Amino acid sequence: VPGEQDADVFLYGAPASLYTAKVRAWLSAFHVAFQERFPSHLRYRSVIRPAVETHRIPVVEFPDGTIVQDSTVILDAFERRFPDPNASRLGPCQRLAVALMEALADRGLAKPAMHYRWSFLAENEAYLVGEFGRSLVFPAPAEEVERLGRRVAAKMAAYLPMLGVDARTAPAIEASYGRTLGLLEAHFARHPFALGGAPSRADCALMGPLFGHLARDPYPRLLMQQTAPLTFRWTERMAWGERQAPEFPNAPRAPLPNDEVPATLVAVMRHVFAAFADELGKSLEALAAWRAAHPDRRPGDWISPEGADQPALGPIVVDYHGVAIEQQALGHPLWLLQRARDVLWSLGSDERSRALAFADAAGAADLLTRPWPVRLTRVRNRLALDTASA
Ligand SMILES: N[C@@H](CCC(=O)N[C@@H](CS)C(=O)NCC(=O)O)C(=O)O
Repeated sequence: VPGEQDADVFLYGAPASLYTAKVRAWLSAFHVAFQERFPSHLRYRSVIRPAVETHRIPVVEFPDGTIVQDSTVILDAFERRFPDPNASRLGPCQRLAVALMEALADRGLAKPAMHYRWSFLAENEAYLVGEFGRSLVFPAPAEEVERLGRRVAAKMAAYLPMLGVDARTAPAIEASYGRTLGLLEAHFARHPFALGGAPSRADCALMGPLFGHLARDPYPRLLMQQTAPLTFRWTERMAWGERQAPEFPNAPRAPLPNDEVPATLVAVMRHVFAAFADELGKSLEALAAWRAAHPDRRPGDWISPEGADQPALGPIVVDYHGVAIEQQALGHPLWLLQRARDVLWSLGSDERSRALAFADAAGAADLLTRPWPVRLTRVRNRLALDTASA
């Protein structure tokens, strides 16, 4: 059983952070002992932050001193150190589903996650200012917590234009999220977790937006409890590390047999990819344009010469469920999409055809098969050109 060992894993993050929620969900669901610390911790400032060379959370420090940033790289490290027997039993379609879900959860639900956090200030603001403030300074006088909390809140709310979230696009974002919750509800009426009876990395990735923002912030939390109670229960199941879901007392603690991806999960993916695939496709075009404009950039070089860790690649217009949304093309989700492509292209031809048929049903086949402009990697926690891309 993963995590029976008493590991001294330190998670540097914050309760209101989307990507911390993904990493914490893994540790909770697989019962790995850990301690969470705020970025205000002395060790974060003196050791962790200088080691990772970025201010982003989450960061994990392992007992052997290894320090890792980026939720995806962290989950890779968890899987090596605390192997989950169920993960090694996943079939090719299920493994592709996990990789696609991780790409989808990284940004495909960012619009509702940010909209429901920042467009409902009457309900959310005091809570969020406190949450952000306490992660930076606590215990401290209330005015000091509020001053720092407001500073972070202003910075985070400023991401809305980059994502194309505004009064004009809000109705489409709300309608799409309502449909997402409806499809998730149909899924969790049949299965305790994304792939069946056991948690997987796909659940953890989804916990980022769905728990970190949408099941914790006051306004969307109530919305989820009132309109998608089974989805809300799934967030608790994950966060509490429930060993057996009371709703499914007889479900074997295993993914579905025979490499089956539940049809109800495929329906969720198909709905989210209906818009997100266009965003990723346009971002790929922006990456190709960037490459054409920077022929001198060498393998191993950062995409951003200034060293931005997750650089934007320029403005794009995305077809979001029929509404044109102006936003920035983002490179980091392309690195996650590339990981899903690597899963697909590592398969033998029979398995690959089956996996592609699944991807087609999930609305992602075109993204997995179209020409890829340039391989991406991460160098010193920044998006970079892969050495295999020369
Ligand atoms: N790709 C990173 C993203 C991490 C990230 O953006 N974390 C947010 C908090 S949820 C952050 O540190 N933001 C700081 C900022 O945007 O300045 C990961 O998966 O770990």
